Amino acid sequence: MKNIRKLGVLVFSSLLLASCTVAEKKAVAKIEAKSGSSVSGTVSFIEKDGIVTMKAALAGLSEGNHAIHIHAIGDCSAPDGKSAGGHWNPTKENHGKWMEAPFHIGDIGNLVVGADGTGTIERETNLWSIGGKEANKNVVGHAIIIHEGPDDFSSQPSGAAGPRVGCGEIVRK
Ligand SMILES: [Cu+2]
Ligand SMILES: [Zn+2]
Repeated sequence: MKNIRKLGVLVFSSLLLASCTVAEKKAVAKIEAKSGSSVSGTVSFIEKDGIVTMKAALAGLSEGNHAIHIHAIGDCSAPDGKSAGGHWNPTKENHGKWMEAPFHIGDIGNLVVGADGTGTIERETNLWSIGGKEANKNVVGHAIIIHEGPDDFSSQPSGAAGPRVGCGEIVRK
């Protein structure tokens, strides 16, 4: 009888735990400096009810606009960040501006950086997911890249944003 009660508590608490993990999924990219920069920061992703909210907070950048994209390969090992490959573009679109078709699904846009070297950008979309079966949506396993220059939203294939000064693989949290 005692054991059955214990089992009941166990089942109940695992159910609670399971419902929590289903409700919200999280991923994060810790940005490391590349190409001799001193860039640092974090890009966090939270998925809830089919909507992914991304929040990026970066430091150590020069004042002005800096392109930020999701690149295809979650590999930041190269000193110049080129191991991350080109823009994440599973739908085979042209490069462009976020939510103004055509654009790559990884075309986040530009970070606006102030005189103190910090900048933030946020996105909210149902085009992305964290995990899940749709490879065209899943951000996990790709990489965030921060560029030295701004994205002009028109040059192909990547917006002429210059060297890669920050890189971070997007991993499940
Ligand atoms: Cu890029
Ligand atoms: Zn692009």
